[in-house]
Amino acid sequence: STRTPLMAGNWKMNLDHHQATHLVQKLAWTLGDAKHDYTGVEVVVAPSFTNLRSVQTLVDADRLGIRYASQDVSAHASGAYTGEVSASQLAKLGVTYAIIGHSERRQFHAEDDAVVNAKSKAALGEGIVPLVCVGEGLDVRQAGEQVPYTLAQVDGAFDGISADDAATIVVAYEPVWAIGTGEVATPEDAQEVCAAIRVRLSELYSPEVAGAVRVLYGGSVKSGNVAAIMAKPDVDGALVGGASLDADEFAAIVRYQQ
Ligand code: G2H
Repeated sequence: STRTPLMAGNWKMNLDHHQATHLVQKLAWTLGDAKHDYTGVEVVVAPSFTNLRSVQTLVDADRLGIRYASQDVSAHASGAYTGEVSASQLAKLGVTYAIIGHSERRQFHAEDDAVVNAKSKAALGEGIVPLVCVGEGLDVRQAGEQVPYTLAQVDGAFDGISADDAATIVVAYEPVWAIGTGEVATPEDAQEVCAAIRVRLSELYSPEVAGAVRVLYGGSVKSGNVAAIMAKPDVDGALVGGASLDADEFAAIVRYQQ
């Protein structure tokens, strides 16, 4: 396909700003030593809000080919929303992507599809690309309902979003039962749902939009299992949690083709 593979490290609530800049630096050195082609595989890291400014300063100063994401974004533009961070604030920090609707936000912060949709629109309005997370829990998987369940989340996330905007969005399929558990979905499991997501985008928009959207897999991705997952035609990258906190391991994931 013409879709550029995307490897995103979701650092979750780990690392202070010193550690975050150190990890970005080490990742850049490691990939540089390996002569990484940043046009061939896009590299993204998602630090905590408190660390974005430090990461921006480093990335700008050293012209690193690494992009960065926030782990969330407010649905609101500005005003009396204590503790929230707006898309315009993030845009000023050079944030390229905002992770939206991660299962941990859905689970611990009661985010539903309407919230995910509103946050996606807020991000798009400021030129930030939503990295929308979807995926079923264990009970749904055991009932064999993973495809309809996940597609309902896709419908909700894209509701009212134009085709032009939709074509830029990144979707991450993260089966909740495979997150941080060491329990990785099989490449066939990942392909089944990622392909179904692309078919649904074709129905909602057009084959062109469906062909442009990158669909990532997430859930216990490591250097040892990433190549088999990436070999599937509808998997365009990975959202990596635990394994992205180690520069050598994440660099190996980014260079899964070698
Ligand atoms: C899923 C994933 C990254 P991990 O949450 O978003 O985390 O790779 O640790 O399962």
